[in-house]
Amino acid sequence: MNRTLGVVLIAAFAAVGCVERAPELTAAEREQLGTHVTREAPQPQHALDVQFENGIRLIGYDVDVESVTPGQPFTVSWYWRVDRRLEGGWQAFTHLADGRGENRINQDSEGVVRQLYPPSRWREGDFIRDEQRMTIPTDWNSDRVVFYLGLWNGPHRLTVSSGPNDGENRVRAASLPVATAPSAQAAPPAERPQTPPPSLRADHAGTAIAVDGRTDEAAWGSAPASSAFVNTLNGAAADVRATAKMLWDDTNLYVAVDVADTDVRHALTARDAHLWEQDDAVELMLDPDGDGRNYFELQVSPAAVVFDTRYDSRRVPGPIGHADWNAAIEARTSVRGTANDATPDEGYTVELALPWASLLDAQGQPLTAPAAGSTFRMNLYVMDAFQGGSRSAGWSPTLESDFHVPARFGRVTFAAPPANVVAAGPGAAVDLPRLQLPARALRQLQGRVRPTPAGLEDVRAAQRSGVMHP
Ligand SMILES: [Ca+2]
Ligand SMILES: [Ca+2]
Ligand SMILES: [Ca+2]
Repeated sequence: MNRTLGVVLIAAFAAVGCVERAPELTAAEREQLGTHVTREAPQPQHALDVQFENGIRLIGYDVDVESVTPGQPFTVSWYWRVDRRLEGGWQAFTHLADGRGENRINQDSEGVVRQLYPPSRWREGDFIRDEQRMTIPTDWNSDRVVFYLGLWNGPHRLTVSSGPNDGENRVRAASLPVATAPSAQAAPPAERPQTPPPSLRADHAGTAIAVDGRTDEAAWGSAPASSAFVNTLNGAAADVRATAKMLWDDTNLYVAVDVADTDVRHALTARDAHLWEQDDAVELMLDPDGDGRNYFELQVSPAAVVFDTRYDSRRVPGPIGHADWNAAIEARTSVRGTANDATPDEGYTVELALPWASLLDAQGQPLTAPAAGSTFRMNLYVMDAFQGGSRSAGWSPTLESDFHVPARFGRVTFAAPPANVVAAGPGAAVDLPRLQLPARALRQLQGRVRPTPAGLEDVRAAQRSGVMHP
């Protein structure tokens, strides 16, 4: 018989205070968890021998049906064994795919373990019975349901070291027959209604952007802000509040992300440190030509530490892409508060400049600045670490437990230079206020007044005096 959870919890949670991570469960939560967490090895109906890196194993499952009937609930209990405590905000995912391998349903947060005791809280020596009650829809048009399991923390999945998997760190944990053969007359599964990915206009920077973590340049002030970041699984309002702005010029893409965060945390200092495992970080994913291949991922912590990598295709190469790729990124931050202490903070801002030339096309050639009016596919995310856990949000909801969904990236359109920037010689741009033109000519150039002979004369005078080069 399992020891009571009380004993387990004394072992598992009393120590938590010492490592200052997961907060204590309430008595009600302990009651709900019941015998889902034990210290004694279970005997699953179906044994599995799956190893993840960092000492997490999936050792088997029970299921209460021989075959799955669409529309009727069934229960699967996955058994996890924890050989070592996991750092970072890991969560478990469960994907239900049809016989063709097409993902139909995510059941990531179903069950008491998923709700109360995620992998980021699992303790060394735990055996966890992760019970999930699920139903496949009546339009399930396949004779199989295949269960893919794994652990994710936003941008990355925990590496599957051994055991059946799909090459993208999803364990092929089980496959069950579907009781009712699909009817020949059955309608094909309806497209899940999806809101289109959001759009954002990136204004031309006009004048130089000082990358200093402060968005006090005029161009930032007038640039449109993104829609508020949302829960990436379903597009609902997120617990993490963040918005972004973007600017561009011939040399760089500029991104500013503003994050409200009452507990700003950062510890890592090295380039390409795994920020997502323990620090706060903002993340940019960027697929310039929008084909879902050759895309880039950049993370910046409140300490302006950068992790960057690129992928040939979705999550390939795994698990973290070509991390040896280093963009010539310039990133600075400003923190509103004092990081890494108990005093409540307000948040932080990341300001970065990413040279177009750091981005590579499919042939490995550096990009040049996009044409005005063109669109790149991008997404933005925030990973919020806090005392006892972590959470995340994103600009465009990917609608699955994965950030690597280029098809769901938002659209960023590069607006033409504003009217108050005029070309002054080949390739150069001059901000008019610096020209000290007569005010009437300036207004005229900015399109605020109709040209008048006198105004035109002012412009001509300015040209003659050499302060302006047509
Ligand atoms: Ca600035
Ligand atoms: Ca935080
Ligand atoms: Ca890198």
